[in-house]
Amino acid sequence: MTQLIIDCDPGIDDALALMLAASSPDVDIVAVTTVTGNRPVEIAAGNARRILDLSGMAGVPVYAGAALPIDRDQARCNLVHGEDGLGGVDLGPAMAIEPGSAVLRIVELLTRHPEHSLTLAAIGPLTNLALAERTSPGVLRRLKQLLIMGGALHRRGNITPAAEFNVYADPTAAKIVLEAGARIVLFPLDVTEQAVMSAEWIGALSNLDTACGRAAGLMLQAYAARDPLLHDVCPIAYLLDRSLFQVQRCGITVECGPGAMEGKTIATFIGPLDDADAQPSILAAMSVRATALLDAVHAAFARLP
Ligand SMILES: [Ca+2]
Repeated sequence: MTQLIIDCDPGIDDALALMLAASSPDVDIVAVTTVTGNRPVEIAAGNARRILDLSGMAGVPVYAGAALPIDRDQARCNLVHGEDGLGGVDLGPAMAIEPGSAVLRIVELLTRHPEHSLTLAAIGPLTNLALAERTSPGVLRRLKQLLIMGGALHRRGNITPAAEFNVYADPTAAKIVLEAGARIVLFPLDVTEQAVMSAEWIGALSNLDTACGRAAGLMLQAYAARDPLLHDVCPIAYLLDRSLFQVQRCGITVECGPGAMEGKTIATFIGPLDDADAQPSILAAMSVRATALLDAVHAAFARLP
């Protein structure tokens, strides 16, 4: 059983990632924390609450975290997922989220649980995790695994030519987290841009005739016209079946300064997985068996309410 925290900014692909985690009998979602990303944090938190309730996970607590990047006074939101973050799909009013800070909750959970027992999937900007690391230095090294959707190693960015959105939204936070010495598996655009949804696949999800299938189908019809990729689903799918992904060892640095390169993730090296001499290093998923991934997600959705 994987005990999992999901830090997210729903976001349509975040919504699918939450549903995928909810579908698995092998995943225990301990908490969901939210951050300003695609949309402001209060919208993200409400969306996470709605998606979990729809997925039969009303008991999973949702906490709101950082409203602003770590060293900026303005958030860098976008409208790829619509004003409401869910492509205009009405999931009804959201129940209340938990009081208290997502950052402090992350620190508390990682401190209270035995070392290397919790896994965290970060599928939004990394502000909450960087603030947790600043609050309690070394806390991210207590994770069993830290799965991160972010960055672009050989590909062009998706928000600027140099940068992927989650890193660009808070480059300083990404640098703090990626250099924290944690057991990281990164899912950059290099792999997520292989996870392409087809109109037929989206139609098949809608045809499941379940609450989650219908909601996912409607959200994806709104989203796929702009970005038909399952970015945030990849780290959760890796938890469920690692054999879907090909992983390499690499070193990463983040460009934080202003200018054309801001938010760029630069690989200092990319080598074989067993290159244990290469330190400091993290793992990066560089390719995925896309058809098998789509099949696995569809099968998982068939288990949801
Ligand atoms: Ca996201």
